[in-house]
Amino acid sequence: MKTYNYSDLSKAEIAKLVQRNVDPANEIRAIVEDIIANVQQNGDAALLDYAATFDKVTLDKLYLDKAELEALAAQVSETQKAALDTAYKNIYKFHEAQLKGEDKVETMPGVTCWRELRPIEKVGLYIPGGTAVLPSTFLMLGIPAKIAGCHEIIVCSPPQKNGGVNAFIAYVALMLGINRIFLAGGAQAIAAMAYGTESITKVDKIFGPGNQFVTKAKTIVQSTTTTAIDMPAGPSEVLVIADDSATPKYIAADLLAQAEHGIDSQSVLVCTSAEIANKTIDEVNRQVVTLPRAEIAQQAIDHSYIVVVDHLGQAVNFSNQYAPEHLILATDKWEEITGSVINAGSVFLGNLTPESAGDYASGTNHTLPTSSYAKAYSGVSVDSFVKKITFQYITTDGLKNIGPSVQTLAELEGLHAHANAVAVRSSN
Ligand code: HSO
Ligand code: ZN
Repeated sequence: MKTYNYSDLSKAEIAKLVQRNVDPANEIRAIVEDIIANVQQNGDAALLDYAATFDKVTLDKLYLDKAELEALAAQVSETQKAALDTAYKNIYKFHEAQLKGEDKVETMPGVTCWRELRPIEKVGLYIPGGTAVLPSTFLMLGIPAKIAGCHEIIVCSPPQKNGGVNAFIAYVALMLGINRIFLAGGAQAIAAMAYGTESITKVDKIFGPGNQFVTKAKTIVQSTTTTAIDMPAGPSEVLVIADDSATPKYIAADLLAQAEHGIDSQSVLVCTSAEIANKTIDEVNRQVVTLPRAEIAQQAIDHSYIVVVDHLGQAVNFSNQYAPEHLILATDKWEEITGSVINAGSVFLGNLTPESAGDYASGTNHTLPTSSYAKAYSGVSVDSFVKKITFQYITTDGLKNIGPSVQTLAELEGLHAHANAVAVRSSN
């Protein structure tokens, strides 16, 4: 890991260090556009073709039903079920608390305004297959969708070569009360949910991570259809801020936990001494070789880096410019600096809070903004699955109170019909 001294870095060098490639895959746009057009025109038939070409499986139907999911889920062990249950309960508990009604506000006597939540009616969840199957992601998307009360939840996941899905994905579907999984992956699944096919409903919003084809498809359909997306998703990241109270062994483990996600993941350490930096590098080298995914993690570590700062304030400053998906404050003094954290997806406090707790089971959501989108986006929550509709009610008194201002403002904008809508009601 390359090490920099914060005080030696110019503004431009910092800007370059914190920059991530937001759209590295523009060269795949044409391929993805072709897939989208094909699904739009040929619907289910195109999806079956892509299953044969990309997933190497001939499907006789495009989905798994409840009985098929139950048969697959039977392979999950009791210990695994108990762990999934713990995660389910904590994620449910944390997200349920987000579903709060708001007070009605009387802005003037007789003028009352308020907001009410309504679920997004149809949502689509994309659950990747690929090198690491992530049932935890299914929980992170399915639970808030259930709590929000979405009427229809469409789930797409790429078929395995035997025409099924991973047993844990099947088990989580049943936990969520979802009785059907569509066997579609990649850009074609995103196109199916954005345009609809004979068997897949067109949804109002698509959620979920995926490879560069999935991400590209999501960004395309969000501008070519009325279907929204959760957020643009890039490679996973973690930034660890550490001082002398931190344990290099723990820091290294956290950096590697993120690095094993993919060769393009980034793990950054910002620490208050060269000693911590060196000890952490030694630990990373020691731990990485023991990992089953060592090859992936090593490549991610190779393009990760360390910044040595003079004090924690500087560290937070750097982190705010980086806007990490995950921020770990590996310091006993975390209470002194949390208030200064402005840009981050999810923050892990102190030396005993591993990021992986949030990935799986503590309760917070792990679908988070990457590539510095944390400057403007929040992670997925119940809010992502609802709309907030404003309502207002005006009484006779209210109209007397608000009417003259509305009329004056309408006239000054030259919009006489607007003024009239008040005048006709005020004249009797
Ligand atoms: N760290 C990932 C989420 C995840 N980790 C799923 C393990 N499974 C999000 O950046
Ligand atoms: Zn993770």
